[in-house]
Amino acid sequence: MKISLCVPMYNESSIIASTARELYKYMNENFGDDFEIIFSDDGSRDGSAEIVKNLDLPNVKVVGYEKNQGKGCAVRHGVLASSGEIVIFTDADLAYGVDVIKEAVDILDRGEHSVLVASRAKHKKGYEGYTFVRKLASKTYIKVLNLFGGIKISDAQCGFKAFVGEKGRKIFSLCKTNNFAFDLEVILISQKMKLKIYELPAKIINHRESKVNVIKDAFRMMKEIAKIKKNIAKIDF
Ligand SMILES: Nc1nc2c(ncn2[C@@H]2O[C@H](COP(=O)(O)OP(=O)(O)OP(=O)(O)O)[C@@H](O)[C@H]2O)c(=O)[nH]1
Ligand SMILES: [Mg+2]
Repeated sequence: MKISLCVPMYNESSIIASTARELYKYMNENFGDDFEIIFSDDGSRDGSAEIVKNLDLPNVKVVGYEKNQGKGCAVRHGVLASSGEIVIFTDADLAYGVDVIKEAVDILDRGEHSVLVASRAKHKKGYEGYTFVRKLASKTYIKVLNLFGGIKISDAQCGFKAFVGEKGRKIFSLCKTNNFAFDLEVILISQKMKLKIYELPAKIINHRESKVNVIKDAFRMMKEIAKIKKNIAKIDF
């Protein structure tokens, strides 16, 4: 069974070589030769793509484009370029560590679920290391999404998600959101397709400084969700 791992990257030159080596080692140890790692370059200006290419690691490739479009666009490109029976995406800083990869594969391999989302809300220590304000904002935001956004899972925004390959590629072929709201679109489309979603408790292992501006981003997100809902209403499932 081939596993595809997609990593969106935007100006990650400081960490991307060590991420690529760590992921290659992990995938090779756990899945032998039956995997691909796709780095999806979101128009980086710092040579991130060249760094990965120059490592010349087996089963590792780089896709992407010249102009920065946003994480959603990068993930979509990566997933649509994948061919594995299972497709996963995770952040370039490996915020959730690598062990979640095998956990996710084993769960999807049981065949009961088509989508797996990591959830900080389901983990006892999921918000460890977050400032009080960031934690409160995260939890409030999740409640708002549940109540007004129609999102039925506990942590839509988590950066680690896995799919049965066919389903993942189908979902992303319907996605239009280029920015950080794409996670919501993925969940809403999965729900509309009536796919069974597994929530895997996860915690942030690698912390780096957050660029999230809680108030500004929450407002922007509510506007995005209205747009997403309009788009999804037009899709014939
Ligand atoms: N910031 C940013 N990241 C991008 C973009 N396109 C792709 N990415 C990648 O998306 C992933 C997540 O980026 P982060 O900046 O850590 O964003 P986050 O995890 O949602 O938020 P915080 O870590 O809480 O700030 C990384 O792999 C980035 O390289 C982009 O346009 N902006
Ligand atoms: Mg991050």
